[in-house]
Amino acid sequence: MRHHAEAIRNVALVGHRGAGKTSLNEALLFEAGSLTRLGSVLDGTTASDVDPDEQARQMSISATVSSFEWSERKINLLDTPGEPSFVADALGALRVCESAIFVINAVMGVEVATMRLWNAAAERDIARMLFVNMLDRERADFFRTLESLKSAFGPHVVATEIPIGSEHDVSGVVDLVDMRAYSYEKAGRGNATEIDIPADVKARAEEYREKLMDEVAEVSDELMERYLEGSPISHAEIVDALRRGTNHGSIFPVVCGVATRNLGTNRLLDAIVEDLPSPVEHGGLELPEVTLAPEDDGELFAYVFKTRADPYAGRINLFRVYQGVMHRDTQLLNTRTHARERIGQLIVFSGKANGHADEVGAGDIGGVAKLKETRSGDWLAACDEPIRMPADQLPAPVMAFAVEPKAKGEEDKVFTALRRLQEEDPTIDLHRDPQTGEQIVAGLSQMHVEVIVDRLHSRFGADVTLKPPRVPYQETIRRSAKAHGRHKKQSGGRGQFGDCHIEIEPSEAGAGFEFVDRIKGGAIPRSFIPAVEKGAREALEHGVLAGYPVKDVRVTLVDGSFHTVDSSELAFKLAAALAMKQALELADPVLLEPVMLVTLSVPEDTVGDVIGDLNSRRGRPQGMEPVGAMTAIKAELPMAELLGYAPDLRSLTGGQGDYTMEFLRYEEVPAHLVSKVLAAADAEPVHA
Ligand SMILES: Nc1nc2c(ncn2[C@@H]2O[C@H](COP(=O)(O)OP(=O)(O)O)[C@@H](O)[C@H]2O)c(=O)[nH]1
Ligand SMILES: [Mg+2]
Repeated sequence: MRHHAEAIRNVALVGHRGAGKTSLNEALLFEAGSLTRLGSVLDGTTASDVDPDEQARQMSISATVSSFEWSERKINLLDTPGEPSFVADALGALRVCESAIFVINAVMGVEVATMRLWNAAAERDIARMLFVNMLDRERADFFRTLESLKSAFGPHVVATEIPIGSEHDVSGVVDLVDMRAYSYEKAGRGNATEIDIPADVKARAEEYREKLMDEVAEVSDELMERYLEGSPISHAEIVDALRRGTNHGSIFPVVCGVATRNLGTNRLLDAIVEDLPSPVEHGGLELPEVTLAPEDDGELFAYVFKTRADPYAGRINLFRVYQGVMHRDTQLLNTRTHARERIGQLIVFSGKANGHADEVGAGDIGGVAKLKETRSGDWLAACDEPIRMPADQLPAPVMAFAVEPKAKGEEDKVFTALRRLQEEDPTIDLHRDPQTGEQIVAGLSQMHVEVIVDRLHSRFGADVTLKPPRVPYQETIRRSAKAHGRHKKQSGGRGQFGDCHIEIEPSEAGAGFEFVDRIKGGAIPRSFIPAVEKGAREALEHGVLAGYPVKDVRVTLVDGSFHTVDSSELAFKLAAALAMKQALELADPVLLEPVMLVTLSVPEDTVGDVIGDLNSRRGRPQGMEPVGAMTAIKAELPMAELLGYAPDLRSLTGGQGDYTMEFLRYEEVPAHLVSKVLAAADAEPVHA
C-alpha cells in the first residue's frame, strides 16, 4: 500500500553510543505491534542489531530502517550507530529524514558524539526532538539532564513530559500538553494506564507546563495574546504550534522514558506523529539543479543513502523517494553513471521479516536489490538530470593497516570483498603502499579496521592477517645544498651521457615538490629537462634517512652538459638521481611524523590518570571541559603513540572512555627518538 507523503514520518534515532537507541528502536517497534516480543541488546535479540559482529560487540555498526504504522501514519525509523567510527551511516540517515530523535543517557547527559550529530542535524535543518532515556538507572536525573541539554543546545529545549519517580522507582510520566499522568506496568505492550497526577509531582508539573507554554506561545502572536490574557488553549492548538516550532528548529521538545521497560514509548510514538513534520510539511528538497517536491505525480527522483553488500543477495540499496513514485519492474537511470538500472522487486522494511511492495511513493523509504552499479550517494531518476546531494563531511581514514590473505593466492578474493565493503562504507580507504607494495586498509580507528576484517570473514569467507599499522613517516630537509651528478658509460656501441648541477632547498610545509629550471644557453637541451625533473621527483620517493618519502623540497637545475650522440632521457634521469642523493645527504635531512588531534570523553574521576598517560605518550593537552557527567579533553599526540591506544584508554576509564582523532600536521621527530624509528625501519625495510 502506498502512503501519501502527508502521512509519512521519516525519523532517525541518533546520539552517543550506548544511550539506548537500539533498545528504543526495539521498544517502539514492539509497542507499535510490529514485533511480537521485546528483544534486548544484551541477548542479541533486537530487530536492528542483526549482524553477528553487532551482536558480539553489543554495538550498532550499520544504519537500519524499520517501517510500521501508528495512528494511521507510516513511520520509517532509522536506527543509527553512535560510535564515531561508523558516523557515515548516522550522517547518511540524517540526510534523508525530516526529523531526528536524539537519545540521551539520563546519567551521562550530553556526550561528545551527541554534540557533533546535533551540529550535523542543524546544518541540514532537521526537526529535532530529544528522548531522555535510562531514567531507571542509578544516578539518573531527568532535570539535571534537561539543564545540560539547555546549556548545550539553547533555551528552546523544552520538556513536554516529566517523569514520575526516579532511578529504580521511576514509574511513569506526566504529559505537560494535556496535564495527564500515565503509569507503566512491566514491559508489556500497551502497558500505560492513565492515573491522577501524583501529589508530589503536581507543583513541578505546573512549573514545567508554564515553561512549555511560554515556548509554544512564541510560535504565533495570536496564541501569545490569548496566553497572556489567560484564555484556554486547546490540545490541537498546542500540538499545532509545537509542530510548527519544531519543524525548522525553533523548538526542541524533550520527552523521556526507559527503553528497556517500554516505559514512555507509546507517548513517544504519539509525539512522532503529532509533533514531528511530514515530508510535505517540512518542504521540498532544494538543490542547486532542481527543487524536488514530495508529490506522487512528479517525475521520479530517488536518492540512495545506503548500500549493503550481501554475498548472497548482492547489493541492497536503501533509497528515499524525493519526488514521484518508484514502481517495481521498471527501468531507471543512474544519474552518475548514466546507465540504465532495472528495478526488480522493491523491499519494504517491516520488522524482522522484510516484505515486498509494488511501489514506493514520494517521501517514503524503501530498498531495492541487484542493481548493477548503483551505490550510496547516487540518484535514481526517470530522466537524466545532473543532480547532486551535498556531500557529508566525513572524517579522514587515518588508521592504516597492511592486510595479507591467510591463504596463498587469495589476493583477488580479498581485494574484491574489500571493494564491496568500501561501497558500503565511504570512510574506508584502500590503496597500495607505494613504498612496500602492500595492500593497505585504512579506517577511522583500530576498531573500525577490526570490524572490516570480521566482515571479510563472516560475509565473504576471506581471512586476512592484519599487520600492525605503520606510521606514515616522511622526510624533509632543513638546509639548502648543491650537488653534481654525472652518468657516463662507454662500453662499446652507443654510450650514455647525462650531467647536471642542482641546488635543493626546503620549501614551505605543504608545498610538496617544486622544480625550477635555470638552464641558460642550452647547457642541457630542452628535450632532456623533463627527464631531469622526473629523476629528481623519483629520488624524493625514498629519502636518504630511512627511505620515507621526502616532502617540501624545491629543486633548481642550474647547469649541466650533454653529448650530441650519447645523451638520452634515461641518462639525464640517472644523473639527476645521483645528484639528488648527494644533495639530500648534505641538506640536513630530518624525519617527520604525523601529529593527530585527539578528542577524548572520559569520566571526570579518571581525568588525572588519562592526562598522566597522555603526557607519557608525548601528548600536549589543548583544553578540557565538562560535558554532562563526562569531561571532554582535547590533545595533540604523535600518531606513533596512538597505536593500540583504544584498549589502554578502556582500561584507564573502566570501559567508559572514548576518543576520536583526526590528522593535524607533520612535525619533526624529536632527536632522541630518531634512532629508534630508523632502527625499526631497518628491521622492516620500506623499500619493496
Ligand atoms: N537500565 C537501562 N538500560 C538501558 C536502557 N536503554 C538501553 N539500555 C542498555 O544500555 C545498553 C546500550 O543500549 P543500546 O540500545 O545498544 O544503545 P545504542 O548504542 O544507543 O544503540 C544496552 O545494554 C541496553 O540494554 C534503559 O532505558 N534503561
Ligand atoms: Mg545501537
